[in-house]
Amino acid sequence: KRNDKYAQITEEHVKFFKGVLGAESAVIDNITGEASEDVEAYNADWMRKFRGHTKVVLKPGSTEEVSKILGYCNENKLAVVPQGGNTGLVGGSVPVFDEIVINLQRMKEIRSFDDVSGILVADAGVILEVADNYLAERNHIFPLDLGAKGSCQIGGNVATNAGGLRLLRYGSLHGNVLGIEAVLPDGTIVDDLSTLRKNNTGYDLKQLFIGSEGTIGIITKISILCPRRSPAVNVAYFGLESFEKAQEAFKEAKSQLSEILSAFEMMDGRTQNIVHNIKSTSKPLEGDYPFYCLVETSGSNSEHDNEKLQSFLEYVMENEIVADGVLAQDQTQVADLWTWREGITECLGHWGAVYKYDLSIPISSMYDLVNDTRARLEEAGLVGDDDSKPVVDVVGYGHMGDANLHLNVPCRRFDKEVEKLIEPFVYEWVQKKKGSISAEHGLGITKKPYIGYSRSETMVKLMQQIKNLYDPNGIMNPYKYI
Ligand code: FAD
Ligand code: 2HG
Ligand code: ZN
Repeated sequence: KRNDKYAQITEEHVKFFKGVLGAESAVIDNITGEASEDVEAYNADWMRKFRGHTKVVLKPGSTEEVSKILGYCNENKLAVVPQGGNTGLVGGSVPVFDEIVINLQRMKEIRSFDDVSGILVADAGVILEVADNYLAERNHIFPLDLGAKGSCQIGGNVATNAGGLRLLRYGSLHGNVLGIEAVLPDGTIVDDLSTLRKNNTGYDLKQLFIGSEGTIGIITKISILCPRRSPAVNVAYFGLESFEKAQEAFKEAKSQLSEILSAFEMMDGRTQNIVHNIKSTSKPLEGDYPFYCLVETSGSNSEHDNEKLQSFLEYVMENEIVADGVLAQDQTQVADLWTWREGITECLGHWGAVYKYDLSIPISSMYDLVNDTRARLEEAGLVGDDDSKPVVDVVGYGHMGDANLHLNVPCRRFDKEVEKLIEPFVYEWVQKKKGSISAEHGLGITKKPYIGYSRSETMVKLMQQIKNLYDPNGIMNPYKYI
């Protein structure tokens, strides 16, 4: 239910916003009848699972503009939703009711790059892929990579503390983000855009913004430490007979590839069949295996790396750890092999409805949850090929190197019976293993009710206190997070 403490937006408010955001098309509204664009695109999330009812989208062009509009919203009790590339997977980036969308897409300048330290300073609205391409020209790499790179923004990545495909090698944004500029709900500009690696002078407040999902302020700029780009990148793709074998392969990869290992991803056979069927591309390997792994190495000496990778491949084949494998021969093949991992999320959306669980689980029991969930749904007769069954399949894949499982249940429609069987079953299962019910996608609206499965009452209370301190009127991304 909409909270009545928030004001209803009026023509007068819109007039104020138009005055502040001078640029044409910086205010889209369906109140004044002068909209240059449809607001609906900003109301729907990437999965088309959530739809808000905003009448106003604001696109500020500078930190000062963000400050003015946010301060005004706070004074007038107008609720807002910060929005980046709108690729989030927990319904956090779209309104629930009529909250005003503040979209960062116009704030997209790269401010500076120091090729000695590798520190990049850029606006929050820079698209991740644009930042990475800019860095590539300067022999550096963004320390985060994910399937949505063509649309997501670096501010959105920081706001969700996105993990992605390179975390195994470069660590989380909590370590790589060196500084943040943000605007608080009352319009205060917090300038903590430090480019220092070390700064132990008091609480490290920028950490609160990393993973805050738009609940305490709007991130307007970031400074981030970027590694040198490795001249030699290799990718291998394996088929394996069991999840135990996948664990063995991971152990061997860490030990034999050590410092050049840059990604280790796991995909079950079901996801690969789905990608194959939806994209109609021929599979990298001939046989059918229950599990696949994608291993990437990044190093500075291609001869040395190749040698290491070759002997690793020989070892895992000879010792029957992997059943079959293929090594990319050039950068086109590297990119092609990656599509078998990065393309999964998009393909799973093919039937229109997906239940998604993004979980941290001790690695040894990571895949058991997929089997247990599948068994429950099969027993109830809900899984099958014909249209009368709501569930298409139950699949698992993820960032094996981070013990992060993506359990997905692609469906023909959202279905109460299916939902009742998997929730809270999945959350209870994860709690028993002392895992996390949201490893990297955040809470948003979908995981908000389940925070208690991963955090104690004391922790939640402390979080609530922080929220109230930063956002006493509660205008920032309401109805979500905690
Ligand atoms: P949005 O979706 O627009 O917003 C996400 C949240 O952050 C919202 O709560 C929003 O209010 C808030 N927000 C956005 N910008 C700001 C800002 N400037 N200041 C304050 N708050 C803000 N995630 C992973 O962790 N790892 C993956 O591997 C991964 N792969 C993905 C693959 C695909 C195909 C897709 C669609 C998503 C994937 N994601 C992944 C989800 C991930 O959270 C997002 O892709 C990305 O980090 C969100 O960035 P965005 O700019 O789209 O933010
Ligand atoms: C990934 O790793 C993303 O591909 C998305 O985090 C996972 O869709 C998902 O469940
Ligand atoms: Zn992921």
